[in-house]
Amino acid sequence: MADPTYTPPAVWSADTVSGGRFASINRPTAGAREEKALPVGQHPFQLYSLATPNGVKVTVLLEELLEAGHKAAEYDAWTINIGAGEQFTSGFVDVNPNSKIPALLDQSGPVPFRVFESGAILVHLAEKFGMFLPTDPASRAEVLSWVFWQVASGPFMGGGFGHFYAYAPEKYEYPIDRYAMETKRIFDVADQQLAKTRYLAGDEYTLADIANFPWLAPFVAGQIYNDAKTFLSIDEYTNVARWAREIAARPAVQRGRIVNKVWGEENTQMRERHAAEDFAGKNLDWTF
Ligand SMILES: N[C@@H](CCC(=O)N[C@@H](CS)C(=O)NCC(=O)O)C(=O)O
Repeated sequence: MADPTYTPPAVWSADTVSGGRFASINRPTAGAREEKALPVGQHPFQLYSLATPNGVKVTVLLEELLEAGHKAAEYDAWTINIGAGEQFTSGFVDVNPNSKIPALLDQSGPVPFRVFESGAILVHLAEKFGMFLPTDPASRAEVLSWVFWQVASGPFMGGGFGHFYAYAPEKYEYPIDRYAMETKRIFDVADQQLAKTRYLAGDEYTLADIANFPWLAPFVAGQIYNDAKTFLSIDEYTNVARWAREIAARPAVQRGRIVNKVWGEENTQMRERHAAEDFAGKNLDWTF
């Protein structure tokens, strides 16, 4: 049980950390905890991920590239069970020393190489296929600004608000207030932008939308962190809702959203993805 009157000692120690949902996997150290290789398929891209908002950014982009006819964007997607600590196996740490999904192995050329951090993966793939990241400096800067903004904002919404509001074993007003404030401010930033432009970076659908949609849309849909939609009055953000609904209707988004999803209705789950045929019989509809 955490102590609400806690006074930090001079030197923090992991030994006294109280329980909670992630207590069994959290440690203050990096590196592999278990020797285990990752599975590797035949396609140019090997994705090690999970259908959390950070994971969905990448599967949506890969499905968009395939939808646009880029056959060279074919990929194998493998589920990493972060609740069971699979991000700490030696194989995963080799592709991401930070032990967080998503991680990508690019084996499209003679020498395979890794890419980790969702923002880096999005930029790598967009540059490789020349899509969703404009080349003229002003438009490119605008898109990258919204991508980096998302990667910087995500931890306030997830590790901050989501953690203290939904996952923490005891609820404390101070951190919930702090991160509710920040999450609403983030929504307002997006809402004010989307009052002016159809997509986040202007008139075109770009990486800016692909990075932000998986984080913002679940709040609009009321499908993240218990009843966060009501708690944060997400209905106020009408421009975000209009944008999220337009993007949710895209076939590639509907496919990408279920890749590496291992919860919910059985026909919306996909532990591994190796081919377009894997989506046959799945319920892809996501209306909210
Ligand atoms: N900045 C990273 C964040 C990735 C991240 O936080 N991934 C979470 C799931 S959404 C994870 O793998 N957590 C496992 C852990 O913290 O042990 C990115 O954008 O790729």
